[in-house]
Amino acid sequence: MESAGLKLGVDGVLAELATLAKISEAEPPVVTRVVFSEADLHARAYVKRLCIDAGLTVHEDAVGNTFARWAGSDPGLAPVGTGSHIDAIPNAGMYDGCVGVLGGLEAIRVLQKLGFKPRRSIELVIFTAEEPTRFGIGCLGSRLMAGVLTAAQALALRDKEGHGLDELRARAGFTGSLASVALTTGRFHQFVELHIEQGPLLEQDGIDIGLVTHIAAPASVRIMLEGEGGHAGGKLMPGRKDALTAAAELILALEAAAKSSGAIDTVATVGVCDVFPGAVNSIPSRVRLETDIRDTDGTRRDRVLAVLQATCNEVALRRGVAISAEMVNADPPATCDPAIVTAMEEAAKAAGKTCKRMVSRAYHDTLFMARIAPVAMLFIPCRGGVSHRPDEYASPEWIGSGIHVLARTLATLAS
Ligand code: HGY
Ligand code: MN
Ligand code: MN
Repeated sequence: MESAGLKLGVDGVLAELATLAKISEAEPPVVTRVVFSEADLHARAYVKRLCIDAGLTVHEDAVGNTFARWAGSDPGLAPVGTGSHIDAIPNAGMYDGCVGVLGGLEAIRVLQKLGFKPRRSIELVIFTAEEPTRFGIGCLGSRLMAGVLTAAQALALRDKEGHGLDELRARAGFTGSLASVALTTGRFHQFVELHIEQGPLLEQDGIDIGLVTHIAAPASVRIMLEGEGGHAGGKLMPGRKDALTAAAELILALEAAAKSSGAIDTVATVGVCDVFPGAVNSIPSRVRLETDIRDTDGTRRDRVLAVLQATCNEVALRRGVAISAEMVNADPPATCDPAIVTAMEEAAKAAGKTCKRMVSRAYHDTLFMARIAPVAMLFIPCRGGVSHRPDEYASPEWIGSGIHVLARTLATLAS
């Protein structure tokens, strides 16, 4: 595969990434694109247009997962899938997910330009709601596809304004039974996702391509604390039931549990802390915490979850604050298919790119695609390992390498 042809493609993809980045609920360069928002619907329309222009057949399922198929010569064979997501958390960058969608489309276009004819169809997938922003759970679309989330569980999901998934998806134009989203094993022959590393290792080591062998096990716990409000001046300290100071103890205990797990792979974050009534001179009576706990080892992660629950019980008793912890999700880690990892490694070497095996500390839709197909992931470096921030950046060289190696890998898997 000539690099010259590819150079042209990278310029095209960079322009498309820049166009997609401007479709945001925030002022550029900040990208915010929450599922089913106006920006999300506009971005979906833009990417679908690009897929149709590439001669792909596009269809959407009942929750908006979008499939763009390049028909193979043997339509009876299950397709090879690639893809990622285009939704973005608040105050995000322009590469998370989008590199895998637009880079996957470019890999298909490069193969078309080179006259490659796939035996197996190649299907680009744009997953709905990879980010947990709207409904509090990540990978909503791929969980439904993999049957990890049932239609009933999905219908029970509400956003912060109390809008249900059914109402929001219908408003976005997605109808049909949510049960129809579930795919059977065998629907995809194999699945490969291209993504930025969202960590510093590839750039630090000067490596072009990450060959992901495992995807870390994510868990999320929602904690509601109910104390007693009151006047910040009139209510003396003894006997206060301050929900926020109780929450502060939980936050620090969770951090300590992650730091003392015995492994660097254990991480814990409290990314959401809602305080009621949120007035400077009123003692917080209610607090909602959203916590994110991950590890490449499921058992080690579960030990941190157990410490969190025990701490909730102890703080509740000692402070007289009601504390309830709800497990939103606690997923096992995924192992990538060694044959696909080897195919990616051979593709990287054929493309003259350096590569190394590694784990993914971020979760991805591939974590759930692993339930219904052999999977793997291709990482490219991102500057300083920065992600989920507007200064997230992947260079044209890195993006070009990712597309080049993905194109070669897809050609191998689809032959
Ligand atoms: O949080 C994650 O790991 C992913 O970027 N949504
Ligand atoms: Mn993300
Ligand atoms: Mn992502």
